[in-house]
Amino acid sequence: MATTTKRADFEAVFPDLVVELLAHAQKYGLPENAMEWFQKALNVNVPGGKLNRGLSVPDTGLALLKKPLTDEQFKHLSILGWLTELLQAFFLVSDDIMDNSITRRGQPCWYRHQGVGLIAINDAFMLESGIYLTLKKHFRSHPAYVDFVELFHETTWQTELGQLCDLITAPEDNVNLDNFSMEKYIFIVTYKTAYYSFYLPVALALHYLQLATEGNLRQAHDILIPLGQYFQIQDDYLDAFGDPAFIGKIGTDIQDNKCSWLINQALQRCSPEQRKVLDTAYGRKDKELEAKVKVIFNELKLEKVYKEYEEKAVEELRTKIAAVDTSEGLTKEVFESFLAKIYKRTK
Ligand code: GPP
Ligand code: MG
Ligand code: MG
Ligand code: MG
Repeated sequence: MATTTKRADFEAVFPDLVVELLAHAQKYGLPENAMEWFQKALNVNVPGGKLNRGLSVPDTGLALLKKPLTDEQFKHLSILGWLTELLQAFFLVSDDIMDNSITRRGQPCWYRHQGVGLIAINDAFMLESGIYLTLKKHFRSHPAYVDFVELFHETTWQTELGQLCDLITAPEDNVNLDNFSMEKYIFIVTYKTAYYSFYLPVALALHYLQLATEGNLRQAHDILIPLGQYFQIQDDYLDAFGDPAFIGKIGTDIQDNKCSWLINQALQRCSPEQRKVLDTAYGRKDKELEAKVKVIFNELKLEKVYKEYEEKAVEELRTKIAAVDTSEGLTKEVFESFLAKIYKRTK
């Protein structure tokens, strides 16, 4: 039996969702040029990523049921998967404006496309609306409809809390490295990344299959949140040490004054001289100063520190997964497949 969803099968579900959303806009008499704009915003921003979040909804369904999905289950779980990708598109279009990013998935960020600019803000809102329109169309009579709606709302709220702290801990005009701490860091990454990227897909699959209980949602949460923290630590590591050609985006964390995992590690390890350099070079919109920060990251052997962190974190996660209580419908495979997808990732 197939234990993971074929990417092509999952991708084949998306075009119909675009057709439905466009048909919905047409009901309001949206002019043709605006229809074309919306269609492009959907096609540029929703598919084309790694699809980890989207694929993990049908994958979780498979891991929970331990048998092939019916055609209907596959279609529904894939639609819910695409809704997590719509949510991600809404976040990324917005995040790239806020982070002043250059590229995403190997292309210019959407707001940097010719003629788009700040219209991207409205596009982001429309991507978000697409979630609720699609939910209503396909799941209005599903017993978990209200759970789906509440879950998307709560997850969005949580992500916004994380993004707020990410942004205000990184003021453009006032670099003060004393403001950073691992405690703040963990709050930021838990909320801005872990809930929507890890908890949401599993909770959706549990609700869809009518298997969700307070107990199994709590257990899933207690494994998926640390998994999501590890994922964002990887993202921060790759921001400075990854290959932009491979990760499809150019790192901006140093110039953006971000409270990232790397700067927190550097602050714990630097000498007073290195600290002086960090104080004057971190968070400045200047390539040469950014390079000076990277020199210190290298002097402090942060690549090695990261690799050691990764081994320890993964060992802890494996221990948690091994202890999963399977009496309420959860299976270890749900979590093992997530971990396998991200362990030692380079993009
Ligand atoms: C990832 O942070 C977090 C998000 C994309 C959530 C954004 C939330 C909003 C409410 C808009 P990041 O900036 O490190 O991601 P990347 O490195 O991909 O730009
Ligand atoms: Mg950001
Ligand atoms: Mg960003
Ligand atoms: Mg990042």
